[in-house]
Amino acid sequence: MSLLSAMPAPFSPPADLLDRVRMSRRPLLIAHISPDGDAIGSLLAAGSILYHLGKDPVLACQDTPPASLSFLPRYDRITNQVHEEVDLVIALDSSDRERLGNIYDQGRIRSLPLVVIDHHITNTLFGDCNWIEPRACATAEMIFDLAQALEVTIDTQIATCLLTGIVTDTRGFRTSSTTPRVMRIVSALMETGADLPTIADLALEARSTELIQLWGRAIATITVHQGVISADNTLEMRVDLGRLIRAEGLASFLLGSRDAQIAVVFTELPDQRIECSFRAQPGQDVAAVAYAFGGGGHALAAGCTVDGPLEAARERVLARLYESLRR
Ligand SMILES: [Mn+2]
Repeated sequence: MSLLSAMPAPFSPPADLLDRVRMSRRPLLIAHISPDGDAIGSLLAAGSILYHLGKDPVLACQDTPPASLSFLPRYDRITNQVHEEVDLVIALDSSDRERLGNIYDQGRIRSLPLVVIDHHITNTLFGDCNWIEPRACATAEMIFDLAQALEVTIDTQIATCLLTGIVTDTRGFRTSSTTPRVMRIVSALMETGADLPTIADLALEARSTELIQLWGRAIATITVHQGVISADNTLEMRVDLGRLIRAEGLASFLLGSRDAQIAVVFTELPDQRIECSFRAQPGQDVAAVAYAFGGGGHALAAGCTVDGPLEAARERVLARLYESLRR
């Protein structure tokens, strides 16, 4: 494939990582809790790459992946219970160990060597071998480079997973991390036969009617103050709808308000804690705010989980956001 061979590769996996991957027979790959398109796309793509190398990877995630990603090849192979004897752990798209959820507490997994592959600038370097590329638009972009380094040919299935990661983390090629190189990678992935328009539609636009109804209820609570647009997603709203779904994509939608530099959605969790999801206009840094509350992410898209109740959490987090905007 001429496009692939002409591609500059600024992101190279460390030699130590390649050695550990080559030596492993049955690696355990973990995507982060509350997984998104990049976590699941990277998990499935990396799994296929290792499978092509003759390995027997186990693909795990504590939380059930979004149904909107069920079109991805081998989606059904993702488990939340690890029964197999694995010999290496590879964390994907996860900025800290807590993001691996209870998968990391199962069996003797904690005693195994841990490789971290991630693009979050807030990554805590929690592995024995850390490959972190904050300039990568998605972990999927790094997995593309990993395939090159391991000399695995990217087939349509792998390409579909990688495109899903790139399309979702760039919100359809709209983030500043969407470089000309990203578009060349996308082009190469399309050359394998992967169907970009369908992937973009399924991964970005397709949503359940319940989710749209939840958006409606949450949008009814919005406030705009000092450049911050904020909405609540309460337990009550979701119990009324009969399903405890997350208000996926709402913060990005709210950031469309020209009165806001930052959007935040407060989601009340069943354990009374509050999940905060931040989106920001270029020039802002919500990763720093998220990090201050024990979370993480990117400058323009980040999140954290804080103690409730909702009113107190909202007040504390908004004060920090106003402060960050004044800087
Ligand atoms: Mn990502």
